[in-house]
Amino acid sequence: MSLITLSPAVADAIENGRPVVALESTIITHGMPWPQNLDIARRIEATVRENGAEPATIAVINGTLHVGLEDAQIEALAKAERVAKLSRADLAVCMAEGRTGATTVAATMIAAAMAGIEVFATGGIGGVHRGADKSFDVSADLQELGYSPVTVVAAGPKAILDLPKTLEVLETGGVPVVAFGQDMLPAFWSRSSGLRAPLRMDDPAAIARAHRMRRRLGLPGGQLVANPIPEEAEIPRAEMTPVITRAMQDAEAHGIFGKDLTPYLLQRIYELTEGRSLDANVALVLHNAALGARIAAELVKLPT
Ligand code: PSU
Ligand code: MN
Repeated sequence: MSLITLSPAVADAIENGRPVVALESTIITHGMPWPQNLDIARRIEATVRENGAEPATIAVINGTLHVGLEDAQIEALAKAERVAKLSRADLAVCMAEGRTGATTVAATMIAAAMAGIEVFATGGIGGVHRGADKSFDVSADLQELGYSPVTVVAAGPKAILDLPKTLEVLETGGVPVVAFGQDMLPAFWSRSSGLRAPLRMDDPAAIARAHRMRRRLGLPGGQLVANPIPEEAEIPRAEMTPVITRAMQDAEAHGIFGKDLTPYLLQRIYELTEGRSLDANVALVLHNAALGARIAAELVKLPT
């Protein structure tokens, strides 16, 4: 029996060579608060469709790895409390035990690659946490980008991370980090991190060709496409810096670390900005969903 269960819509799209964009579920369960998370999850799927691709939201439900969820399954996940957060290390145990879990960027890439889906859109990826020289907290998302052949569209690493170290780890893992349409690396809420991106591309078709070229070269791993947040949704860096500092101090004071750290920081930043961080998050994730769909549409035109 197949290890993955495709929704009828995703199975049909794959079978007929139509573009598909993978979507993660941790953003729904751990990245955004109820009830906005449900509305946003639906809008992300709608945006992928409007841009000509089929969305495939990925999660483990009662031990089954689903690629493509029905609306009722998305709703159940959005409402559920204490859903497991699954990275590469957790996926097999969750499935073997018949449990339910939301997939992070790393686990979503693994499932997407198994299903033959080459593009995945999300908001932010995990990275090297600030203070990693002491905590050793480096997200498994970074090494996954070096293993699984999926192009991930995100808005750049969030400023809760150590951006220069994140770039270094990606380079070591052989991951192309491509800023879309500008020279500077975007930093989630801001269009620029103040750091130059290692690579720049301006055209979804070129990104699709580079993705295929990696495969032809026999290089494992994917690409990270960093898509700057739309200008009107940007939150100035000066405004976010004190908020991030405060959220990190609070995490430390509460002894939060490991898997809980990223969800804690996201929630705390949401509270401290009185919801503004979420509005920006929605704008950028929809923007990424649209770009992911455009890249997927170019990929299906290329010879395999
Ligand atoms: N960054 C965000 N939003 C998110 C995440 C990261 O801006 O929702 C989630 C993603 O699912 C990512 C995960 O894969 O957090 C990384 O967690 P960790 O740092 O524990 O590896
Ligand atoms: Mn971590």
